[in-house]
Amino acid sequence: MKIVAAALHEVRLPLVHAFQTSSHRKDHLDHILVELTDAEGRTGWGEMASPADPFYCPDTTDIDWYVAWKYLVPRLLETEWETPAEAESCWAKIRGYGFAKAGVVGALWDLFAQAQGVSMSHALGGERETVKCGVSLGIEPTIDRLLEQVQKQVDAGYHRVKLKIAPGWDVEPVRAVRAAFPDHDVHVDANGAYPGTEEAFTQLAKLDPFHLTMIEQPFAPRNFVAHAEFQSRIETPVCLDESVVDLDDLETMLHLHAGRILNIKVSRMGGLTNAKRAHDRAQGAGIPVWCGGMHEFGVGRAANLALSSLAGFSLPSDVSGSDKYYARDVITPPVVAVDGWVRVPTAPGLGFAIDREWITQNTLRSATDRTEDAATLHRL
Ligand code: OSB
Ligand code: MG
Repeated sequence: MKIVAAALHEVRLPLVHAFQTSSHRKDHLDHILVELTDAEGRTGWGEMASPADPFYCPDTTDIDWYVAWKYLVPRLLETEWETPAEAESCWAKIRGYGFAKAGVVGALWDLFAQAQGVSMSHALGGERETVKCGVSLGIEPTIDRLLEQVQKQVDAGYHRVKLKIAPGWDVEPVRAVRAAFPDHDVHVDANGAYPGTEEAFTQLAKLDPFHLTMIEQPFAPRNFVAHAEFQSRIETPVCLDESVVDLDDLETMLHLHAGRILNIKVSRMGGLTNAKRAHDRAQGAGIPVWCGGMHEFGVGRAANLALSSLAGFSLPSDVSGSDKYYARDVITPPVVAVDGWVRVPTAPGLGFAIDREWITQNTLRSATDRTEDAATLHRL
């Protein structure tokens, strides 16, 4: 296959409910949509769910725009490929910028699946027809407000509720949520906000009696040693998120026993190809995985859904309905969760139509690059 044109569209959507983590607060998001056209005139879509600021990871929207425009797109336009993995080899020498790569890789998988006339889930080797979903709740101003949010999501049928924690906002909110929801699947995520010290170990170990499903990323991303030490002292499984940005990190995690659960984010792993490889490796090692989200618009959400259909995704994914975050999504119909379950589309490719009108209305900037071959394509 050959890509003859590539467009980047930076799109801003407002969030229906502001989201606060240990590091920042957001009421809208700017994601870059990637539109690739192949020599047969098919279009594939992907999404760079890069955060605006480098708090979760070093990638940001502006940096990823630059990297995609300067390095990824020009190389891709010169590459003949049969599989997404082959196409990705054109940037084998480019280190990092997983979120930028993930956006382009998503569009490659969409095209690859369309060319074969199968769904993205099928192309990836997915088996599930429906995906079990959970939600992630930000830090709320008060415990009462948090309990209201949890109640709302439990009523909506979501199977797991994840609470963001930070120093000063940990044991008390968890105690309150546990008292109100004694049997619900609840877990916490610190986004690496705790230092790897004895004091922090002692504080976080106070969460052990609340039978949480996991404690996600308590310490800094590179601090595998603190995660391993803390895991050896508590019953609750530790889950890694920010620490694992490639397959080598996953080997480090397994080797050091730095956690018993892996959060696989498509963006953080550099795209669907590596996310699938991480799934396969974790499955072989007996590590349960789940698909984490980055508040994706519909294009990225559809990729998360396809990935979550793989057999090893045994824990609820962050694939909530589009309506949890956006009043109108960039795909039609939007992703819909019914009693906490989302159906995996069976139509070829992404399985959702692109709402171009909504994308155009909300675009902050666009750019297109094309090969000479594109001139032969009537529709360009
Ligand atoms: O740690 O999972 C995280 C959003 C931004 C940065 C980090 C995280 C998150 C989420 C998003 O929790 C959850 C979702 O997309 O549903
Ligand atoms: Mg996380």
